[in-house]
Amino acid sequence: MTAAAADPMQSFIRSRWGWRDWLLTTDHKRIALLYLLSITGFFFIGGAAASLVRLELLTPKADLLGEEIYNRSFTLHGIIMVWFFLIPSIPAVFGNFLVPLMIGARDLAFPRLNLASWYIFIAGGLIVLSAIIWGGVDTGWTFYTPYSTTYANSAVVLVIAGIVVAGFSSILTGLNFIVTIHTMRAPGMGWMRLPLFVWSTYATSIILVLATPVLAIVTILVAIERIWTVGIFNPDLGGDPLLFQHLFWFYSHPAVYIMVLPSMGVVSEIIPCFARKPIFGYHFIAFSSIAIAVLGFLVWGHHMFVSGQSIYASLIFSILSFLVAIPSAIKVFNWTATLHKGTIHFRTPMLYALGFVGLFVLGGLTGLLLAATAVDIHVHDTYFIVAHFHYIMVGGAVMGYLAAVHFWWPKLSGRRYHEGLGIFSAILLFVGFNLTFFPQFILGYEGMPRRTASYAEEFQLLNVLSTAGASILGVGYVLPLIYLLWTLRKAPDAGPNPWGATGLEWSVSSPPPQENFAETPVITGPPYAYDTMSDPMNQEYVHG
Ligand code: HEM
Ligand SMILES: [Cu+2]
Repeated sequence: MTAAAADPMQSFIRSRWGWRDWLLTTDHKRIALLYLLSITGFFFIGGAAASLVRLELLTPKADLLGEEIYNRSFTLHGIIMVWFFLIPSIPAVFGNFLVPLMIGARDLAFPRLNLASWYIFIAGGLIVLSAIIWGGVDTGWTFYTPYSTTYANSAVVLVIAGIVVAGFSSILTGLNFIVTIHTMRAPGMGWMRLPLFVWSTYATSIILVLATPVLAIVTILVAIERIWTVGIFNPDLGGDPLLFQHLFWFYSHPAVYIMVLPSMGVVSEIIPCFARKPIFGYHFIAFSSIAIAVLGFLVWGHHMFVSGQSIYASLIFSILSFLVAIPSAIKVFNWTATLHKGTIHFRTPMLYALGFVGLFVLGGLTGLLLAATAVDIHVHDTYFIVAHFHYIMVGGAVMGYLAAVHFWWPKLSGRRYHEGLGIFSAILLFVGFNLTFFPQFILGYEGMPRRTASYAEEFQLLNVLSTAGASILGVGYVLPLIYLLWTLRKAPDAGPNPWGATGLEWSVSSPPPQENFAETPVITGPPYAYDTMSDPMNQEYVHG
């Protein structure tokens, strides 16, 4: 097709459909869809591994998978979910799709680099998946030495290679966002007018760029020690196993904020829209994202309270960990104040956003318990830890991701989904989630260790409950997949702005035109002026 024949204001989905137009596209919106497809695939692969883990834990004996396969299942689950779903999820899909639209730009600063990032991500993912053929890996997603360097006889090096490759995708995506936000804002889009989702993407990008290289370095060092028996971590060879934990958590604590900051940005968009009020404390929410990104780099030692680091170091890491809760709490208070006296619509995206807030608070508060050394020494390496981080990563980050999916689906696809089904799935997921993970707090507190396929009989009841919850969760995740895909076949048109939301992305048609904006928009006022917007949700209701 010739360039002249293509209408730049045609929807980005409709225009040209050859394989090249998708696989070699440099359009940020199409790349976002490529990511959406691929991370959905990874999510269900990671989910299958989790199902195996939960099924094994139905009984106290290691009778379904056995210890070996069990170890490989939870390791695969962790690696896929962390690096191939959560880290890319909101940034790569919605950051890509929304940042240029939200700031009034045509694309990201480096569109080809953006496409390259997707290929690099896929290459990393395929390398990790290919390791399954070689028997998988059994070290846990944390690759602790000396197990990973000396004793593990699984595909450690191959998996590390996949993670390092995927890491480059993270770094390049982060760089792309930073440059875009600095240089491509439309006239009038000052920093204090940026949507809060853009602020959170900016903060996340800082972490992506600064932390990911450390992960690459530490995992490559593991591979070097494994292949050439160089003494880096192994004390027998003159190495230091604690060095591994320092480097690993120097990346991985900030990385937990890569997973949760973007959801916080999503929630900051959704709450004012469905409460029909300007966001309360815009500046506080914006700067708390940066504060989280900075403070997140200073607390890694809270993962090492029982690893033999000096007690003075532990004391300082404990205090710093308490500090990081402050910017998180600031956000929660401001969201709550935004809800206060709002006209609240309990639509699907809002249910997910409120679910995020509640579950994130539980995850965060248990984080504070863990940051107190007296508690952590008792529950370290028990199911309490597993419950803590799943409240944040699944209750928080995945809920935030689904909030984004449901809020922007009409924009992305141009179609409306069935509101009743949306609400039903959101509630199902909330119930399933709590049934799966709340019992794990109790299990952990009572002393059930993590990462083992067999356990004492007295823990069985709570484990059965947890597995039952996981089955509900499974259904809850498949449902949106079905009804959202169904909208592509048959569903009412969404129109440009079904929620009556502020923000430039809602000023263009759905799906957005290839070129995003017919003319560069000029911004004249603050974001979230919901006090001046009419509310379409008052007039119509429901049904896709
Ligand atoms: C107020 C903020 C938080 C504090 C004070 C906190 C504190 C802690 C502490 C002390 C541990 C170590 C426990 C142990 O291993 O004995 C821990 C583990 C963990 N936390 Fe948090 N946390 C917070 C927020 C988060 C967030 C936002 C996430 C994820 C998005 C997260 C994810 C994790 C993970 C993945 C682990 C365990 C990793 C592993 O050993 O496999 N935490 N947290
Ligand atoms: Cu941490």
